[in-house]
Amino acid sequence: MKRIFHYLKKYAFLAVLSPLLMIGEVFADLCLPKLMTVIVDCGIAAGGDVSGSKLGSTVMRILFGEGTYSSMQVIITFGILMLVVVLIGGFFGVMCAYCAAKASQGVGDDLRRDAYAKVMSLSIEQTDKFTTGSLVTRMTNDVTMIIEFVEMLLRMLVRSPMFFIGGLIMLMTLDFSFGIVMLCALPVMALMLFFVLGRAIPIYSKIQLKLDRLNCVVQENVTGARVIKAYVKEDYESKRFEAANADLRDTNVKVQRIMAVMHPVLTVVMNAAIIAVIYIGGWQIDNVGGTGMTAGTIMAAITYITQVLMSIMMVTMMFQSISRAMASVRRVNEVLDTDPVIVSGNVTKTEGEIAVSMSNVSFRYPETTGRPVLHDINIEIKKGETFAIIGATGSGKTSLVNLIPRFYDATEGEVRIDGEPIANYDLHALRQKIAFVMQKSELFSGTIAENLRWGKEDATDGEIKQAARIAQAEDFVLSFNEGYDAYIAEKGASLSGGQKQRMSIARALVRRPEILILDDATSALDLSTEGKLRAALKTELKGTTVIMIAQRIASVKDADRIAVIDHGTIKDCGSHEYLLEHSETYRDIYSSQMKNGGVVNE
Ligand code: DGT
Ligand code: MG
Repeated sequence: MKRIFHYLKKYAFLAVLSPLLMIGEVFADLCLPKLMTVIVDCGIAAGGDVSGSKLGSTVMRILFGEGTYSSMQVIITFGILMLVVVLIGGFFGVMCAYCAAKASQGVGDDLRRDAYAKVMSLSIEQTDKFTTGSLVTRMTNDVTMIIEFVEMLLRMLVRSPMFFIGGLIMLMTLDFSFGIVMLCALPVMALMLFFVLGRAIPIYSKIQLKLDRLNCVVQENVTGARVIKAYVKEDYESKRFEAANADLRDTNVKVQRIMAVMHPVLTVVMNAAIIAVIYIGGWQIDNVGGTGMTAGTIMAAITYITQVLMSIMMVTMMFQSISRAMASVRRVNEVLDTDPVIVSGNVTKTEGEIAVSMSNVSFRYPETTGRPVLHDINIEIKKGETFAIIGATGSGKTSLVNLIPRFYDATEGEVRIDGEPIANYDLHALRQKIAFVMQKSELFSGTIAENLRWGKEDATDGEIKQAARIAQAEDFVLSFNEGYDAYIAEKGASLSGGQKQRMSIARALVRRPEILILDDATSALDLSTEGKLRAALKTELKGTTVIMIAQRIASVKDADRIAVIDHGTIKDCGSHEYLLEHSETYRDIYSSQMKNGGVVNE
């Protein structure tokens, strides 16, 4: 909660102004029954005789001078007065709501922005740990809860106690015995609140968890819609969704069931109190002369009782909102308080002959046990060299290259770029040096040109076209009517697998990186397109260090050096010819691919 107040500080003016305005509104509301009393007692019952009411006689004397007034005169005067008070109260109310909304939305906006920035700075392992669904809920639903809470706080913090105390005082000024009625009603209300809130609050924190779960399922199903359809798993996934949905519904129902007790109890207590007031008032009018008890007083008393009890209801709502917000604050705090495990250094510019080196590197995914995914990795990749990595699926190729842009940090050993340990690099500068074409192409909704400019924001049209040409993407881009302005659907769904891969390669090339990492980036291309791409890369990217992962020997055999990776370690390393002679593993791969149609010779 401390954090919320810290955020609220920025909106201190609005946060103070809002409760002050609320005082005006409450004050107006508290005045109304008093004015009403004059209308009923002097205007209607006494036919315009205001002598029985101090308020009535004072106001009439000021407005019309001494004398007698007609019944209508009193009714209209006080009617207009009531209207004026309502308007003033309404004005204060609107202004208060406006200030409260502005302050709370501001807090929400800042919170969301900070949480978002934090999520972006976290490493992959940390976001994985939170899960995407949970992060989305935290940034949307939880922040909304906090916004509602702040708004409630600014409006109700003053309103409820003022109504409660003001109402009680006004009630006492009408007649002391009415106060006693309230004193009997209050313990009943307090008991109920204790019972209801005590049971409901713990459930509120559970609701958020259930919502997380639902979000996770929805997210997975929406992104995996194609697979679900392909495997005809709609029923299975529907059931999974249904389970999460039902769980959320049941928890909500449970809490609402408890809260449902509140309203009837409040109504019963309120009506009992009203009956008591009418009874006591009526009895006084009949039996005790000279107490000043009138029908108008009784009416005013009823209004005040309603206001006092309603204020208790508001307190309950406030507690409800606080308990929900507490759970949300804790969840948002968890995000804000997470320190990124990958900490940026400050080296920004380096030059060196050895582009990438790894010495005695071993790596294990965080929070996993057993054999490390990579071990005893020693490589030195020279500047401008084309270094290929080949190996069986699951052997650790992707994991190895993930260490270069620091998606993960090596568990042991050291990774250097230009001779500088990567931990010393400014993260932004480090990643700026590298262009990474992932094994799974990720494109974003937008035009082709926009997607390619991801590589370099200020790339000229010429640069974009050239990159597309090298990546062999130009042909298919130009086949669209809009060319580079053709729109790509979310995640690149409107492109074929091979088109996506070429787009990803072009996006990387636009950056003109010092180090280009291609993780199985040509797997979906036919052999002739891949050949053309390799040739273009060779001529156009002189001086760029290329690290390419591939499954096919044909893709790597032209590389300067090829590393054969097996079970997380580099078995052999050398040129195609060298490996054919000296590496059994490489020969095995070679002969197996030869058998499958001689693709090696392509
Ligand atoms: P591929 O792409 O199928 O040819 O295989 P590689 O060689 O790229 O394999 P890689 O590096 O993705 O996976 C090596 C091992 O590491 C494999 O047993 C799965 C495991 N692994 C991969 N990614 C993660 C991850 O994000 N978290 C955990 N805990 N394990 C992972
Ligand atoms: Mg891989």
